[in-house]
Amino acid sequence: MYTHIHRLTFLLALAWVIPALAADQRTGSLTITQPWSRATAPGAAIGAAYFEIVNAGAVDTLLRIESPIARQVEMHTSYTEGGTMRMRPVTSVDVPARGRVRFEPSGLHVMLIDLVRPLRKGDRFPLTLVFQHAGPVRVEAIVQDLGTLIPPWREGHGQ
Ligand SMILES: [Cu+2]
Repeated sequence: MYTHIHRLTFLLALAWVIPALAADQRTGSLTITQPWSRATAPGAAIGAAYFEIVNAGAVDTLLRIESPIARQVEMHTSYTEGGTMRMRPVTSVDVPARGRVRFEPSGLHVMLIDLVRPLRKGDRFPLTLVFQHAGPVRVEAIVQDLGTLIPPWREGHGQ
């Protein structure tokens, strides 16, 4: 009896967790890990998206990102100036051979400017990452809670 209850709890826990995570997307030697975004505050027309690019092969360059969710999509980097967090657009991002690049809060991020609709928790929208060598890679981002600061797949993994 105990075992059955335990199993049921486990399955319910899985059912709760899985829909929050997008699938990893592989193309050639590149893997785009679980893209995610954050719900927008009421009235906000700007959003952000994050993911990790793992490269098992030769160097490639991320040239741009496209998405129908916003009228303008930019890649930004964050930096601190005089104690204030600022950000500026970058024209491309190198993905080192056998290396990885993280887009995450307070770091590199995708800036979704002039959203076509508000982002709500659980929403999904496509992002197309255009690489110099691998070409376009389409992934799906899943919108997390407004207050989410670390990628959902890293929660509870001590990173
Ligand atoms: Cu930005």
